[in-house]
Amino acid sequence: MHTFEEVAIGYDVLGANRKLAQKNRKTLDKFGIVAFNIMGAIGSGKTFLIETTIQRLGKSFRIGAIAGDVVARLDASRFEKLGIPTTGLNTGKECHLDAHLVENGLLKLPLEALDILFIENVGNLICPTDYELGEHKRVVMVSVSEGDDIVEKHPLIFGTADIIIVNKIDIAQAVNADADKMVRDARTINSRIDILKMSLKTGEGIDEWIDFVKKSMNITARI
Ligand SMILES: Nc1nc2c(ncn2[C@@H]2O[C@H](COP(=O)(O)OP(=O)(O)O)[C@@H](O)[C@H]2O)c(=O)[nH]1
Ligand SMILES: [Mg+2]
Repeated sequence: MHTFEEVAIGYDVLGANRKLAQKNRKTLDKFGIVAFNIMGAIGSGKTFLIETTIQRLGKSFRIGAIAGDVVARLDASRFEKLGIPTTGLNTGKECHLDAHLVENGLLKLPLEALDILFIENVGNLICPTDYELGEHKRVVMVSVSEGDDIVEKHPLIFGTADIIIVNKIDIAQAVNADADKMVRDARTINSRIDILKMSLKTGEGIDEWIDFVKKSMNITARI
């Protein structure tokens, strides 16, 4: 005869992360920093997007960056080259940043000297979905070379986005991808947000992205 006993072995990892994310948000708010969590697959264009934004807005805003990577600090050094305060965070075997890592990253940045923080998450469309970092805006970037069914295959992360960017439209034809379908899929998942078609290479869509960043700062009048 079997007897059953309930043993609590679980730990609410996401709940603990959420609390730390709220703490990060308070820290950011105290210093008046607006933070963007940039998510998307490896190679979708996240680092290029941040570099382009630094080049466009670096004279009007004081920008800092946290670059999350499994190993090394290649992306961090790309931001450093542009002269902005940067922290590289290595996640090792983890495929996403979490609020605790970002809390440590914040400690290494001159927060009093920043208006904007770009956090480049680890490259994939699954793991970062549930992990809030304390960011104000969630940006999900996808490129046409990932295949035009990539959006419909990953509804969860696109559902959490404040803006979705479909990048590399300059090569859509070459990779046989329908960028408009990707936009429609994104719209079906998340109907009330900005969805931009972009080519960081040709410049298409960048003005709209810059407008989004400025709107998020709520101080467009300064520009
Ligand atoms: N053709 C084309 N290439 C792009 C575009 N955006 C990024 N890339 C290229 O895609 C590669 C990956 O970009 P990167 O920003 O490092 O991607 P990340 O891994 O998401 O940070 C680089 O070789 C970029 O030059 C684009 O709009 N068009
Ligand atoms: Mg990168």
